[in-house]
Amino acid sequence: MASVVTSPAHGHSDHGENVNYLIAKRGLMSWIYTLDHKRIGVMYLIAVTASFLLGGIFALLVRAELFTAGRTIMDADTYNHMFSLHGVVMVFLFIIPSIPAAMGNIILPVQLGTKDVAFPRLNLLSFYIYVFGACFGVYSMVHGGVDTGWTFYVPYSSSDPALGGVGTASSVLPMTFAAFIMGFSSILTGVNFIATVHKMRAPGMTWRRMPLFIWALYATSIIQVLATPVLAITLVLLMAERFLSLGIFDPRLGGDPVLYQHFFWFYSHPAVYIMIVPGMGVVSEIIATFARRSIVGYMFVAMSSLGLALVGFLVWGHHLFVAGQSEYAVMVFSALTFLVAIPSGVKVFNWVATLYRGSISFESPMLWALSFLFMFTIGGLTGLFLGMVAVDVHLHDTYFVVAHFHYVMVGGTVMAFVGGLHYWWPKITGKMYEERPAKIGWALVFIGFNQTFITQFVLGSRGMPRRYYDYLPEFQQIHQLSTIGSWILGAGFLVLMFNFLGSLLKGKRAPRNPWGSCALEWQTTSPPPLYNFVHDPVVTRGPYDYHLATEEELSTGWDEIKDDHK
Ligand code: HEM
Ligand SMILES: [Cu+2]
Repeated sequence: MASVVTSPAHGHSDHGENVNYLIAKRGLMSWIYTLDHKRIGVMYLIAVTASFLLGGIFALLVRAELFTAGRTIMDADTYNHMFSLHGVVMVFLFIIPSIPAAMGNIILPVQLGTKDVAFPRLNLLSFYIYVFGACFGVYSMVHGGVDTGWTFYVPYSSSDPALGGVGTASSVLPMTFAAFIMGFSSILTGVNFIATVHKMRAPGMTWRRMPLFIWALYATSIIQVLATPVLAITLVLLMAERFLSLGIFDPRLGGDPVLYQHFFWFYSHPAVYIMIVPGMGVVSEIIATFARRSIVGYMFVAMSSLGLALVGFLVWGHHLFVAGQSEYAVMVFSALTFLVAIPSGVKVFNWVATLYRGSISFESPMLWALSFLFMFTIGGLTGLFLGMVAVDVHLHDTYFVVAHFHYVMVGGTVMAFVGGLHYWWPKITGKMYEERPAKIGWALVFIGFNQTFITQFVLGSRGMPRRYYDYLPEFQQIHQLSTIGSWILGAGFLVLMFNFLGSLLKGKRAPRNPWGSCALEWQTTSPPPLYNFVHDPVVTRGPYDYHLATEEELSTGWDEIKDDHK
């Protein structure tokens, strides 16, 4: 892949650029004003991890309240705020930026064999726009937050009682403004990645030699740039209606509430691919490394990311099957929804085909990738249930829907996020983590997650509605199983978090290529130098061509740092 050229990286004489990026420059200011994509990625990583913890606390509170019918720990109004904040924080503050803006920022330029993204200043700006938006979110939370659900459906969210309206008095304006602002961070990250992929690939890295993680980020960036403006205008109209009583969505004022749902889901369905496609890219990287072979059907897998991006724009109407659409529209959206199964199936089948006859090793990154495979398949297949109109009429707005999207968002994206973190952690930090607690954490998360959400499929198919504070006594036992599952899940994430903290404090130094992978990011030091490579790489083969890789490229590099471990 990277037959190493002899000349030092052009334009750079050795002023500390070959020192790893974490220590190349010192002091808080060197982080606040950094233009280094890796440092910007690390700052995103800290922010999205904090958001995940906050969203997770809201989730545990929601689950705790559902432990018994009637009041358990909070009243109904607080419950509405809790699940709404859980959804808003998990979607806008955590999952949308999680893999693209955090991991993508750190890894994409290294995998492309280049020094940075196309627009470093824009990259830093996109981070501060995210922070700026998040501040409005926190402001809203401090002022009670919202009780509208994460979808901000109208007229409940757009009709302010303080202005003679009939909707919620909760802190909607700052929260919708937060989502509006953070959308621009997502758009700018997308623009940056598209320009970088087109213009900054290392010599020899043709499109057919690009890692699948980058294909996934490229497809995701297209969605971010095209779909996010629709959310922006939808939220502007909502804010204008709430503030000025304009009558766009509120039927009392001559508006149409279903129009809002069309606008909202025209963004939010493609947005689920912003959430899942990067995770699919991570899984391709991990499976190739731990099965020690090239991904079967490489180009099909690459194209299926673009396929998902395309089909994703055509199916938003499946969220409105029971919102009074015409039978014809419902039929068309249902048929289109089934198309989604094709690119998703291409990925799943090719991952399984790659594992078949692979020489598989089960280090913890691989456990997360295999968990993704299992749980994303459940999430995907139950999506087909909901795409079938006759079934959706029964299951819409029940816990079956909640379980479905958690199998995709947590069983899929979060597993890929945590898997990617375990996979690239040695590269990002220069430290190894303990494998035993990593595996214990994985087992707790795997068991806890399935117990929390498989039970919710049962609840939903028996008619338990979502967003309900109270429920019939017949549902209590299953809810209790689900809540206990969420405690196991929470404990698992804590074990993982402390294992990573332990690694930062006293972990063994990581070698260049601990997994013996032949992908490009493992051909530079751990952590990488400021401009990623001491010598500019030239690409001569595909990212997973183990049969073409040299021994040096496959070597782990432990011998290079053995003195450090004496
Ligand atoms: C990690 C553990 C998690 C647990 C235990 C959990 C639990 C729950 C529960 C019980 C609900 C339903 C509340 C109700 O309808 O009354 C819910 C809703 C939701 N969850 Fe999670 N969740 C978790 C993680 C996530 C993640 C990672 C995401 C990221 C996308 C997410 C997104 C959502 C959304 C969007 C809703 C809908 C909120 C609404 O109805 O407005 N959850 N979650
Ligand atoms: Cu959808």
